[in-house]
Amino acid sequence: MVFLTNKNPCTETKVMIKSELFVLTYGALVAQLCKDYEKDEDVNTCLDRMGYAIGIRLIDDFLARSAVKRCRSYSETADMIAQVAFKMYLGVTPSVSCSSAAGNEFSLILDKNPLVDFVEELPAERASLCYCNLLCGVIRGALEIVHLAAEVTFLQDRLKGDAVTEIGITFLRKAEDRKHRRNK
Ligand code: MYR
Repeated sequence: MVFLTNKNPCTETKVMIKSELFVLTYGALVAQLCKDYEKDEDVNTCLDRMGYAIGIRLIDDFLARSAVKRCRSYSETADMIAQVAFKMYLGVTPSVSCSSAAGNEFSLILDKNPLVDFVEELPAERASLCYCNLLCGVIRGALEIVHLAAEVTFLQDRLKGDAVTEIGITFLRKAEDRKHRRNK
């Protein structure tokens, strides 16, 4: 997990170590869940639930540290997730595209996914595993706290041989139905 973009060579090394430790720890978590659960679907559900529990807490940290204003549209929210949140927590900036005429479905396309830095491919018997499903839960949980109900799933995954890694976000209510939690 990259917390800072820091050009100081001493502290930059610390950031890299933190990042590698996080990625390796995440791998160990997925490996343990694969031992605990036979079915990929159960591992996926568990990762999503864990991510949700992280997301509902992470949002306060995100709002405090980013000091971002309230988004006026789903499009702004999707951009904020990609450009501010992913950059802040994972050090990457996915590209965003809107994939529905209604303007409530978005794709985050990741050219680089630091969570899989040490993963070459999924074992054949784990073909349905969504290795990074934790991220879907994190996004869903964070959005829920700011009163944005959403479905978040992996639509494509390089680990499964797809050309890109794509996370789909579908906002479930009409934008104008959103309750006001924040004043900014
Ligand atoms: C608002 O309009 O109130 C701001 C909405 C901000 C939503 C930010 C969601 C953050 C999701 C964190 C994802 C982290 C992935 C590594």
